[in-house]
Amino acid sequence: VSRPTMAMERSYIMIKPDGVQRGLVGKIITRFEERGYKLAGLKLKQADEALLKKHYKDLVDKPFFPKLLAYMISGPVVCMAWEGKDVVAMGRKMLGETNPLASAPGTIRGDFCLEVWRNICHGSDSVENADKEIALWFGEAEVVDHESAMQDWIY
Ligand code: RTP
Repeated sequence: VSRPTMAMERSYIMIKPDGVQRGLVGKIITRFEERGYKLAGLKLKQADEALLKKHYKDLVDKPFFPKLLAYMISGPVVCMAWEGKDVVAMGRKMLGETNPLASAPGTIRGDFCLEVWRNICHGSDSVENADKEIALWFGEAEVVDHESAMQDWIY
């Protein structure tokens, strides 16, 4: 999946199984829409071990990885590509810290969860990783190019 121009930054934001099971999908999408970001890709997917080992390639040797894997395959996730100014850094801010206890109220994790590993959502930590993650979770035809869409009717 390639970005049409370098100006259009994208982040891979994923609602984890607990976020889906607790019915937080709409609220999380609303936060990104209201902040001013454009949805460039969206789907519900049951992840498998092979895909998660690629996504979490830096964590496979950690002692908590089996628990992380079991959690991430415990139900479907919502895969999203969000697009706009500084969306990678802003997405991380909107999500909060890995540990909900360190997450400020007003962030997604700071408002909706209590446990460090069952923390509702994932957000890319760099523009480079965002591009890799979007390519891993989406097919080329599943991510849209908003720049070529007619939007001159919005005033
Ligand atoms: P993510 O990649 O999901 O956005 O999370 P992150 O950058 O905030 O945290 P990372 O260190 O990449 O860890 C990935 C996910 O693994 C689970 N985790 N469990 N000590 C633990 O039990 C532990 N540490 C991390 C969390 O679900 C974390 O989001």
